[in-house]
Amino acid sequence: KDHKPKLYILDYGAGNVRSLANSIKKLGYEFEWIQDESDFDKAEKLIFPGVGSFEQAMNSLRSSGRYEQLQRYIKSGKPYFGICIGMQVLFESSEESKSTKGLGVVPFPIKKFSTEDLKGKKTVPHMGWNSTWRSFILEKEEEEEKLILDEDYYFVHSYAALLSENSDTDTDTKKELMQDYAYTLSRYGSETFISSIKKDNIFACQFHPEKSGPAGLDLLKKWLISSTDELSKSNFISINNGKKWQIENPNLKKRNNGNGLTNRIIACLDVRSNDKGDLVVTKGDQYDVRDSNSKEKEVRNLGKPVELAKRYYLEGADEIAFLNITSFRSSALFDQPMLDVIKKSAETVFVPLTIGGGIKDTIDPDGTFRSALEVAGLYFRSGADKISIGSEAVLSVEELLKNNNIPNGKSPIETISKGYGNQAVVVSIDPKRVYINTKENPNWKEDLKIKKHLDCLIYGDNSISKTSNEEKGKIWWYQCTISGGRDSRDLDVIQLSKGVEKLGAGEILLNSVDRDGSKKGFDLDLINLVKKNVNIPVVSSSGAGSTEDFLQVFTKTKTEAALAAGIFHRKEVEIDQVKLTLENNNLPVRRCGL
Ligand code: 1PR
Repeated sequence: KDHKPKLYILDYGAGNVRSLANSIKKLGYEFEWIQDESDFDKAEKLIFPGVGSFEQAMNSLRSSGRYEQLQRYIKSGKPYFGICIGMQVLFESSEESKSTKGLGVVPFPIKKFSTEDLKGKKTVPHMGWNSTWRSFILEKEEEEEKLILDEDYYFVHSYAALLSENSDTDTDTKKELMQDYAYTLSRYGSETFISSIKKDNIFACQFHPEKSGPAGLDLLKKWLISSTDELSKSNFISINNGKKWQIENPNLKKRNNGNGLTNRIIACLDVRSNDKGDLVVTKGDQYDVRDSNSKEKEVRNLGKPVELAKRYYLEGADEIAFLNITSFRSSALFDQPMLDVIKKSAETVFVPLTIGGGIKDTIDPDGTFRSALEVAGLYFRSGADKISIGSEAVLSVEELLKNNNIPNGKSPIETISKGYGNQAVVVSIDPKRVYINTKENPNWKEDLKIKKHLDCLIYGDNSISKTSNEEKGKIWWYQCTISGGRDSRDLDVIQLSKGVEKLGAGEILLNSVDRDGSKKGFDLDLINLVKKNVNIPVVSSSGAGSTEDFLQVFTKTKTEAALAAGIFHRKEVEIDQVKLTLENNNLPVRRCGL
């Protein structure tokens, strides 16, 4: 009676599977990793948390012989749970790699989200929290226990099982076929896609339950406690058959503006060792983390990284970012204290974790070379969902421009996004304003040093930021820096943003050296400038001082997310207050119910 079905996880070595393992442990279940063919026979339930790219997943299944084994397992009728790419591999093909065939269990293609939408430009990847709804209207008597609730789940993908809106006979026929599989739908902009499928023994979702906070854990738990019999029931076909698609979100009210995604709120922890050698969360003022009021000019200590991360998870942060701010001091890869921080945090935090600082090619003290890809891989296996590259990204774009804008395939952004998908690669930008002294330099427009950056100019008279009064009459551009703002480069923020997008970055974390720790509000002019020039999500950072500042950044710019550090650490503003303010102004946010 107490028999718990033997659970296995199929991992092919790409990306963060630790979070899934942690969530299963947290729910009180045990599992084994699939090691060889016989494990497929022993498995009574199987989870495939696919990460990375479709091509890489299929190739690795093929080359390891897992392709046939997995196909046999699915045909055997034992329960299968696919996550993200683990859902997509079930489909017949993906636009991501036209020459690669999927398992073909679901007779439908995976397509890329469009970057143009009814309302104009659309950001791809679709990254963040979005809602789902049941794909068919059920009769009252058919009401079933819902596996997926009317809550927000965390998505991160550029390709999806899109239901085409226009009448394309081939797709329409397939759409009919999809009736047997579609369990929930979701919408990104004007595109509707299948966000989960359920048929016979198969259940799979496009979003990441292990990263979706309490709602995701609830879904995993329901699947884990269901008996194999229940999960293998084929009566689902009769439920869907002949029903009409429920193409509109019945809870549309919640998403009355925007593209479906909630406005993400991110807590950021700048981490370094203090003078006593303890690893602490610190906070700079324009990147200076030493407290000038203290006698010894100590490194500000605002708490312990793992504890603070847990606190922010419980308070409803949609993501947590750790930045190792002294990473330019090299240390042996396996000696990185941040690895331990991320491992421990991933045990209690079930929303996406980003780790930045020191993601670059390194040489250990014993002379061993470690590529950036290897460094990133270690972080992913420790529980990070995304890595963030700072200084090295600037150097890579300098190289790209020298090479006539032709990528050489070698930069960390390229190698890591190729290996783990571009959604896993964030670039953290540390721009600084350079004011132009128009009085001393009346012919400044002809000045060669400035001429290169004319695209990047802001006239203070047009500034939309809260401090626009102080900025009247001033003119400036945004220069990029490396090594935590210490070293300025002759690259502007537009060149850098466009360059990193070209190299394959999936998101930009946009800081501001001028606004950092100032509580003067986000630099809205800077954010708009970058947003206008890229098609990937932008996280706005630096300067948050009040809930009003978050309202401003989400209404006056098209940013996808806002990040803050100081005000959260000092409990001057709570995440919940921020979300309440946004909600009261009709901006969708995720409510986590913790
Ligand atoms: O260059 O790849 O090794 O990465 C180093 C990373 O560390 C970069 O992402 C860089 O931004 C960050 N960093 C380096 N030095 C500092 C510093 O503060 N001395 N921190 C630093 C960057 C900015 C944000 C901060 C926001 C919000 N700090 O992390 O959290 O500005 O703060 P606020 O809400 O209090 O205004 P690499």
